[in-house]
Amino acid sequence: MTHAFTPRKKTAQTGKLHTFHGRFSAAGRLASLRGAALLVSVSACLSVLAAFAPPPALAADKPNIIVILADDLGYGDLSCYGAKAVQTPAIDQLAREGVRFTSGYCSASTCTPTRFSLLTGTYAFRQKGTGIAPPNGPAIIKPGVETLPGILKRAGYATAVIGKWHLGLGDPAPDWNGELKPGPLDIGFDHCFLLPTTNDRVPQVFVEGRRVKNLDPADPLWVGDKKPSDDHPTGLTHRDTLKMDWSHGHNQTIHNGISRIGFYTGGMKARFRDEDLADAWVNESNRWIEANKDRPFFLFFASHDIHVPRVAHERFQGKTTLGPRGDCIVQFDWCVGELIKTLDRLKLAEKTLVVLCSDNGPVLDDGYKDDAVTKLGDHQPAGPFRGGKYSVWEGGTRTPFITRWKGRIAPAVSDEIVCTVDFASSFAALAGETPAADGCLDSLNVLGALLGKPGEKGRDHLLQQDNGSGNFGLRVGPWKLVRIERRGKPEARVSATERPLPQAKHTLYNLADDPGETTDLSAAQPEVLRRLTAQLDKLISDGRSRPTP
Ligand code: NG6
Ligand code: CA
Repeated sequence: MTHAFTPRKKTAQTGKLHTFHGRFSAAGRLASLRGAALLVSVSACLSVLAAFAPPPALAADKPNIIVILADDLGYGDLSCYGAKAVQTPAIDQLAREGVRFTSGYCSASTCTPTRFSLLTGTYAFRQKGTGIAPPNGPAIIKPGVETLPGILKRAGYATAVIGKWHLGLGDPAPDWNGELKPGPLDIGFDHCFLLPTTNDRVPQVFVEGRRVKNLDPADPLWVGDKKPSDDHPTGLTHRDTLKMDWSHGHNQTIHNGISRIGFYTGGMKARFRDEDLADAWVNESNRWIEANKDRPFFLFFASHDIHVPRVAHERFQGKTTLGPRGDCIVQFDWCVGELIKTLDRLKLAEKTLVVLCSDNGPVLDDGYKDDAVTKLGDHQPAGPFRGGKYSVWEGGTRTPFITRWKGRIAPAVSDEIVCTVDFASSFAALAGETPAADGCLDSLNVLGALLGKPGEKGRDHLLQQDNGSGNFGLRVGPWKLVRIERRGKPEARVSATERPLPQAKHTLYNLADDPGETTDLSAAQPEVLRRLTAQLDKLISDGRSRPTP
């Protein structure tokens, strides 16, 4: 059914968008000249088409959407958010041309739960098994669940995810040498080019569609959590050969001089170099954008920067004083610049909403001795906020967040609260769709705020989770409730100055006066404490926070 999507045409004279609608009218005029019988058959044909296709004029007006998701990038890691030790000119330009949010959040302080909720519109804590996915983890988002790409596909979009997946593949486990199903193609994407988990986890291969790319059947890929043989080299047995030493964990199979989490053998032809990941994402994205430039598209560009192991391409190495962590920020900025250049070259900047955000806050030592701590200087990865990756302090989820749509978004700085969990409902609205009533349980339509429209409100509350321990943050206006259910998270790795967790289960902060969450006001503000605690309990126990339509 080719008319499920309506290709867009731009006339040279007017620059206006036209659709096949015009061609249908021309066909109708021709038919009237040739007689009533033909006209009837053309109109019958048109009504059949109309039954299957979205209204052509609407489809044509739907903007492309590109979500650029950084990995472990903190609020303070970009020059447009105050960084001095690293310059990010491409992202800074995006911010100047769009809305730079000061209260933009991801929904969790680790990767898998944020990605889960970004794609499903449902908080990850509502589904078991949504914590950081292991190398052989099954697909976490099950086919049939309402998803952001699924909604956009219904609206006539081409949909692709390119980059880090980390949401599991297959059921009950990935079949690395066969079909990796279910996967992105079964939950609404029609193209994928992936790093299956995260690059400190095995295996270092690309997945294209449902297969490991360039896999030689004569050299099958084996992935496991036990050493495959006594003489299998690991980060423990061959530590002196490593090009980047590990600090905790990450001492199993070695690939490209770096030991990882998990074991694997085989698939030698399919393996990539860490240094080439960013180029691979950009090349594939540019190719896919160009191939889909004439229809509305949704690209989820899931960068691996600046997650460990931080190994930027040689051309970015040593570009800042921050060591490999800084190199990867510079590399990420380059990726953003390349995508923007492609939009400009294809004259798509005014037809494309670009959103840039991060999957969780920053971390310094996340398992490798890569100088992130020793070369930090006075750089503040989380900006003025407390905590970072793994925590429910602001630094865990308040991250860089920028939207740009040339000609449609007026440049601004916004302090409206927006969150990655809201993409499903908000982009559905943008595409003229509605999420299924029993899906996207926590996704609010904050499209007006995302587009920076004056007077349009973002969220009135914001829930933060970690990797699923039961710790939560709840922000309502300036107030921030922190609930610590479980302790022992490696807070100290986030920054050298991290303070111990409070003793009380619930503590309360006023972010307007105290963005660093230093002073517990629960004794001084018992009523606010009671109100927010009750609100958090209800958000958890209600099972959904998007009002039932
Ligand atoms: C942790 C890893 C950390 C990182 C994280 C996932 C150890 C000790 N730590 O378990 O290095 O891989 O998982 O990061 O192994 S995330 O950004 O993908 O959530
Ligand atoms: Ca991450």
